[in-house]
Amino acid sequence: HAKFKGIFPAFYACYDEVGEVSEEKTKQLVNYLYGKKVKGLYVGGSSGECIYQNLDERKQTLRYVAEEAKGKLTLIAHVGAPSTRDSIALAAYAEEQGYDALSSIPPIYFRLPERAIQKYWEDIMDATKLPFIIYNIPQTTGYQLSLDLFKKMMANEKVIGVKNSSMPVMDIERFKAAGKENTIVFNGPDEQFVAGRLMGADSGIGGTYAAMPELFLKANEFVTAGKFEEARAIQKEINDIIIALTSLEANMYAVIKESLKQRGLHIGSVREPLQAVSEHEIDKIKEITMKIEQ
Ligand code: NAY
Repeated sequence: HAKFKGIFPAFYACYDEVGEVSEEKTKQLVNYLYGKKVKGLYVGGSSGECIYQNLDERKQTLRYVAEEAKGKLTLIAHVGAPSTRDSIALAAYAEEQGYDALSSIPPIYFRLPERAIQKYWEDIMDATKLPFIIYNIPQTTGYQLSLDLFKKMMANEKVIGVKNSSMPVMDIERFKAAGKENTIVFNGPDEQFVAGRLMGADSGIGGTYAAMPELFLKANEFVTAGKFEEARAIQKEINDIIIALTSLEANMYAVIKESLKQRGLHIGSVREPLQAVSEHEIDKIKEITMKIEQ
């Protein structure tokens, strides 16, 4: 699974001036990240505002990214949606567009039993030939992936790994231990990237990687080289920036997009109910941008 090892920015929703999904801006963000030498992209997840986009808009983003990045970057399509039907439609579309793998959160809104969660993931997997990466993010879905369901899922040969966003770093070690020989575990919480790697994560997918790809690439290199003090120093820099990014009234993704804009990459703002940046926050974000550029 070498193509799944490395740094995978969670791709942002890219909008035009009136808030519609933009082909041009989507492709600009792809090229920006390709230029930074990331391994691949996680498209249409939390950071992609999937929950606030309709099926057509999600398909557009999947297509624009694939057109620009196919064969250059490893592409993972997040296809979790409120209904199995929509998830299957997205999965089939991602396969058509040449994605390397699918991924999905568990079902949302209703608190469904584990057998229903398993069925949902299996229905998505049955729809294509692509490998599948489970997405565990209890903070937003309310469901913590149990080791029991994880093991049941692992019995399916299409399941190649898990993106784990739960906060206990121990979960990464447990999933790694309960997985198959080549199971890929992706670290989810950016604030614990180095710790996650040390506990066994092979790779990382994160919502703040695109804001500071160099730092995550560097931290990853240091961990691989066994230079843990150096890795820890980078993690401190990352965390100082994440704390600044999340200290404003505006939503973190809005702040990151404003910071990218200040560096010349305009990909619009966020969709409501996520809160956009207000005028009085611009100067604060300039300070954060300076910190990132240092
Ligand atoms: C995705 O699907 O977009 C992600 O990978 C986002 C994962 C993020 N977790 C949450 C709860 O949103 O990367 C993290 C998060 O943005 C980061 O740790 C900063 O808090």
